Amino acid sequence: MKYLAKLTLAFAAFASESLAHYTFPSLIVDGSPTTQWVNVRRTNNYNTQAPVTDVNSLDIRCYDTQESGTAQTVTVSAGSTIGFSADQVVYHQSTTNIYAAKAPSDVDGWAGDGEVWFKLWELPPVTNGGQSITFPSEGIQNFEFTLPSSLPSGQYLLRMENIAIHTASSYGGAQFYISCGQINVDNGGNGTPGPLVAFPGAYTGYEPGILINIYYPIPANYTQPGPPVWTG
Ligand SMILES: *[C@@H]1O[C@H](CO)[C@@H](O)[C@H](O)[C@H]1NC(C)=O
Ligand SMILES: [Cu+2]
Repeated sequence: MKYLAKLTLAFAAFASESLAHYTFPSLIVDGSPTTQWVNVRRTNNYNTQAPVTDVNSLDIRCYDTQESGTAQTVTVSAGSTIGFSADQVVYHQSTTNIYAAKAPSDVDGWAGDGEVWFKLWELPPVTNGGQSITFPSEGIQNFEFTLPSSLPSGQYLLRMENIAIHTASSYGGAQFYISCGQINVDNGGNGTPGPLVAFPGAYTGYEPGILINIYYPIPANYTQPGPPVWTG
């Protein structure tokens, strides 16, 4: 019985694969998703919705190497809510991180090179010692959080990263759904965001939260990939 259930799960994951890819083409500003690919840089997969699977490729950063690397920058206040909206409900068992990087001046066309990225928010799976694992990132479309009021004013890349881990039990099996928006933060504070990481560089692909079998045995705990969240 247990074996049958596992088989059924595996087939379900396989069958839904072609339908279940997605992109994150919109920011959520003042509670509403912005028009697709206006404030978010268009990604290579805007048509195919296919994920990045190589954590060492430049596309692990903003997935825009075949596109213009630009968007319209939208102004938001430190302390306000912001987020990303997907083009459909996120169907995969997954985990989510949102990172930011402050541009030296104008963010438009800035590539985000170097150790400049810090984590602003995360939405990891929930475990309870091995009895179950649930995925708050699955079955939703909007991923919203509050910008710290101590975030310094200035222009930033805001990077959405949803990591699907339904087929992540072998190396390279995790699917990264990524996009980067451009924001101009005003009314900011004097915090010092960190720790800072680079993309590529932040992940090896061998992290326990990236190379993971979520089915059997059910993980007793889950370690969210990346640095801790900077809370301001
Ligand atoms: C669970 O915790 C142990 C001990 O800290 C660690 O070695 C392991 O990688 C963790 N598992 C996951 C899936 O994060
Ligand atoms: Cu998919």
